Amino acid sequence: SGKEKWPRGEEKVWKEAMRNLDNDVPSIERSVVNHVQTSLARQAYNLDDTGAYQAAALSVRDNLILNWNETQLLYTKKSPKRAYYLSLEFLMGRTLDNALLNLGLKDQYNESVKHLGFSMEDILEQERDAALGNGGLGRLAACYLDSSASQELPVWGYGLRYQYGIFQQLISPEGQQLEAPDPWLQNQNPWELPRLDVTYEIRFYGNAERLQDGSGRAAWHGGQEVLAVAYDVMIPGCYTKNTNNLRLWESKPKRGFDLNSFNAGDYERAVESSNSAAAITSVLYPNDHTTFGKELRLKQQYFWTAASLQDILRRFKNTGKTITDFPDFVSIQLNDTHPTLAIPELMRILIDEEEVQWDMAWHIVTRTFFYTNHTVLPEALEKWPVPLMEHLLPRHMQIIYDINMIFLQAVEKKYPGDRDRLGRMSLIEEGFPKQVRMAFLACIGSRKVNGVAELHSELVRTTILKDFVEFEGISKFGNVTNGITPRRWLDQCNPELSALISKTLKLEKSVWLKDLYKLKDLLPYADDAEFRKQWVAVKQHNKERLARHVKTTLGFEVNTNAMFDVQIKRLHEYKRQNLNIFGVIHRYLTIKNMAPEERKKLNPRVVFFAGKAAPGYWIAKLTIRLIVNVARVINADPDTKDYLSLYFLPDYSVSLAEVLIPASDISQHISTAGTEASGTSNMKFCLNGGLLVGTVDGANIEIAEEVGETNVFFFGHLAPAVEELRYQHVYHPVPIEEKCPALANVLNQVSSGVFGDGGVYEPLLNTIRQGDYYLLSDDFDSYIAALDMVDKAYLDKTEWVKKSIRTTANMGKFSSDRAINEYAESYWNLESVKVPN
Ligand code: B1H
Repeated sequence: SGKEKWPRGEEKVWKEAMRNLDNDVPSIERSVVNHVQTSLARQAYNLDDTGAYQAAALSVRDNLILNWNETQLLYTKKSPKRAYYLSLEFLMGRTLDNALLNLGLKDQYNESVKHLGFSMEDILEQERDAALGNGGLGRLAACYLDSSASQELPVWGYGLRYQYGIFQQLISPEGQQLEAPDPWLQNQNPWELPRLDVTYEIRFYGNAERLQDGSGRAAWHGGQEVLAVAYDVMIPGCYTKNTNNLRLWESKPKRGFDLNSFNAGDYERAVESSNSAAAITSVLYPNDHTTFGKELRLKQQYFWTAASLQDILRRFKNTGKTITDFPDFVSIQLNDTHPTLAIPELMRILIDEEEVQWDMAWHIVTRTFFYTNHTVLPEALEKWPVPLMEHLLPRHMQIIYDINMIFLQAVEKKYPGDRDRLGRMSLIEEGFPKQVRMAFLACIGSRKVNGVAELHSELVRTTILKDFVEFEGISKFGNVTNGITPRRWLDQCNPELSALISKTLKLEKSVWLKDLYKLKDLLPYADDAEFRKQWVAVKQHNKERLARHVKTTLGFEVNTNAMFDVQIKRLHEYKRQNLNIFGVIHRYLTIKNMAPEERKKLNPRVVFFAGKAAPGYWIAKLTIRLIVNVARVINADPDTKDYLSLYFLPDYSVSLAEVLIPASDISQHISTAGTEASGTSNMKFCLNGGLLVGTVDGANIEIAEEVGETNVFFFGHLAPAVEELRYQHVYHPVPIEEKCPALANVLNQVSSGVFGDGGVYEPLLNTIRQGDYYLLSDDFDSYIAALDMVDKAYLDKTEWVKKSIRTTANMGKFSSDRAINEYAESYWNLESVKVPN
């Protein structure tokens, strides 16, 4: 009960026994060795790098736990408004280095582990990535957690504790992508705190019966019940004690096994249902931008939103406030439509359990939720079959029908007789089967809706949610341009550049890392020859670091005098890795046709690709295969290999990105205009002084606005032209030989077997010859022209370095601190709560 005396014993005794950690080098050494001896039960003579990593991690974790405790106690005492970020993906990467930097303890730990006979660099390499995400959407969630803690905002993340993260990618000798499981929890995970006592019951299936008492309530019973168990991941802020929480749910059976079957001797049957409970959080779905309508995925979504809402409500009720004040103390951000079930679930709890009337319940719900849309691609818009929903979540389906009926009545009232409009706006799409349109449900159930870059937010307003903008008014539909954390994506991944910036600005990094607009003060140094020399030296250092990585993982010797040209992201037709590889082939053929004397005038170029394809995405996998086989041919061709080489680096991850990004001279972000909602790696490259080659799409546009159009290489058709071009492709097709002879030649070379059996690639080549939905034939010539401009610009080294410096200097806007503050101020109405130092 809340009446218990605290502390149990004398406060004085507690105070004396409670200690702060000393973080001088000798104390750190004692702490690390203490963990070796006790937590790990090992000793100096048998301690390898893995053991040293574990001990160092446990020692750092002690600091995080104390800060976490203090932060959470303060939040509880003050009961401020809180915000919750619901995301099915958190792509965290490694934690140790990030924690050391945010705590400001990197130097002390460096020295300590060195003194104990280890190298920090080797220790850091022992950590496995926490890869609970597919790509940009999951990494954005991770950046926002870092920024929330750094900005001292009371924000918690909620997600799932998958046993297996995104699959490991292997590449067969033929260039085929193979998938292997990612058992990231095989070793102890020092960064999570199991809360085996924080559990909630979650129901599936069963029956929902409306009560006949006129209350509008219903009873949902029967079916399957499983347990959600909390695991807390500590999220340290940068140079602050504030340490936030990421709560991940694990599923487990409510009862160990079924006693009836067990007693009847049917042991397999007895554990069947417990296995199916554990299956819910077993694996992350690896397809980004496509939905498969699988029951297990819907189970994941409900399990996670239901557990999170129960937890949020319990915390709210502990403050003693009344339920009608809920939206004044709780904001919930929906990371895409994946957590949309939270809307009918909160309705269900309010109506069936809290006995709130429908109108009041809807009023509470629609002031609590905020919905971020991350894509307008039709195949990525979630729709769930009504029969599946009725079977798994019978009460929620009733509620969705009720929401829909009331909503459509209001639409009908505003637009009498407009049946087309009713059909377009219904939450239920007609068909066999009928489907629930989750984006529409998220939209009408939320206080605000936003896209993730200016162009994308405009496309949301004018395409997929056009009718809703007309009906609800434009002020509900906003934009928050994405951001990235400069802690991981500059200080951590590029320590040399970070040091050069601090030295030049004569500022502690603790200042400019939390106020990234300070980078503007680098602008005058673009004209300082000595500074430029140091800038180039940093880039060179990072290229050599990448070359060492390629040497140890693939065995190749990379030419570090070449221009490094990088495209790293999920494989998808809309991202147009195909355009890039066809451009490489074009370049190869061009060099091959040159006289040896001519060739000597060329800039050598090294092209890097990395990225995973969804396991069932055949065309994307074929693209990988083509890249690998083109690499095999051109890297071995004595005529060209000094001028052009190509590498596909397997198993792209956050940690690999940290090595690739600081080494790039140019990076490619070349989606068909209007398809890439924002992109965030574009920001990471530019922050590290790489120049951008890209289409006029997503956040590329805002990057160009900030750094100046003269510092980016834009090409291709603009978003408004795309629809018309696609129409032309279908109704007035022009043979590719006529329309774009250069591309036609490339395709023919592939067909004819220059890069191995041409027949293999026919399905891929045909996507361009027939239909060409992503407009490669429309953009190819201007793409090649842009790359020629890059070559010209690179010849003037001084001018190039100036561009690089000015790019970094103008990236202040893209800090995720700016983005999270926009959410906090304009959406959540959230204030910071600082833990005193
Ligand atoms: C983005 C997704 C996505 N947009 C469905 N949509 C998924 C959709 O598992 N699923 O079903 C998973 C992911 N991911 C990306 O979000 C955009 O393509 C990027 O342009 C954007 O930068 C990123 C963050 O906003």
